Amino acid sequence: MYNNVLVEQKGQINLITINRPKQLNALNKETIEELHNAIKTADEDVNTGVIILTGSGDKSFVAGADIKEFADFNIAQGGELALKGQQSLFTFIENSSTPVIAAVNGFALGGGLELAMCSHIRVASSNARMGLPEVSLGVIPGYGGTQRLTQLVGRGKANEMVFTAGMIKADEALTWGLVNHVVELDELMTTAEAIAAKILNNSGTAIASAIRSINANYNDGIHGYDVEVEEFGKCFGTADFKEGSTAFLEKRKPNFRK
Ligand code: CO8
Repeated sequence: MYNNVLVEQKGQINLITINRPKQLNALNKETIEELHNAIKTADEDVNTGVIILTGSGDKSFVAGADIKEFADFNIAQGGELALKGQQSLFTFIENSSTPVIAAVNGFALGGGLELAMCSHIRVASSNARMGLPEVSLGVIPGYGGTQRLTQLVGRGKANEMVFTAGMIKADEALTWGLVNHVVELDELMTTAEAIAAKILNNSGTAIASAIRSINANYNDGIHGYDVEVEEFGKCFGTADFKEGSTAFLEKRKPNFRK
C-alpha cells in the first residue's frame, strides 16, 4: 500500500514502521506524505486506540530529513519544506486524538528526533543516539525541534544540544527527560506495547480531551487552563464518562468504546 511505510494492526494497536533501511529511514517527501496518510487512517479507525511509530532495522529510528532532497533548495523552498512538513506530519501527530508512542530503535537525528518529540510518549532502546545536527549542515531544526526540545528538556540543555549539533546516548536522554524509558533493543516493542495496553484500558474520548488540553498550553494565544475547563466539562456529555463512573460505582471494569 505504501512504498516507505509498513502498517500492521495488532489488536487495538496500530504499528507504523518507517521502512527505508538503506537510507537509515531518512524522511523524504514521499515518506512524510505516507506517514501522514497512515496516521490519519489509524486515528480515524475506531479499532485503533494507540499508534506505535518505529523505524525498520536495528540501527536507526530516523536519521533525519533526507539531505539529498533539500541540498539545493533556495530560501522559499526551504521555508515551504519546513511549513508543509510541520503541518502535515509533526503538528498533525502532536494533535492526533489517538496517542502516538515513538519506539526509538536507534539513531533519532534531526527530523527523526523531531518526529519522536512530536509523539506523545517516547521509549528508546539502549543503542539509540539522539541529536539535532542541523547547524552542522547550515540549517536549523525546521520540524518544530527548536520549540519541542525546549519544552521537553528546558532551554539550557536545548541550547547545548542545538549549538553543539552533538549526539547524546539513550541514558543521557532519559536523565534529561527527553525519553520516558530506556530498555534493551529486544524489549523495545514489548515495552511500548505494555504502555499501550495500559492506555487501552482507559476512555479514548477522555484521552483525546486530555491531549487537546495538554497541547493547549503550548499554543500561542490559547489559554491552556481554559481549554482544560472546557474539555473537562465536555467529558460529562460522553458515554465514556457515564460508563466509567457507573462501572466504578458498580465495582466492575469499564467497557469503553472508541
Ligand atoms: N538523509 C539522506 N540520507 C541519509 C541520511 C539523511 N539524513 N542519513 C543517512 N543517510 C544515508 C547515507 O547517505 C548512506 O547512504 P549511501 O549508502 O547511499 O551513502 C546510508 O544512509 C547509511 O548511512 P552512513 O553510511 O552514513 O551510516 P553510518 O553508520 O556511517 O553513519 C549516521 C550513521 C551517523 C546517522 C550518518 O548517516 C549521518 O550522520 N547521517 C546524517 C544525520 C543528519 O545530519 N541528520 C539531520 C538531517 S537535517 C534534518 O533532519 C533537518 C530537519 C528539519 C528540516 C526542515 C526543512 C529544512
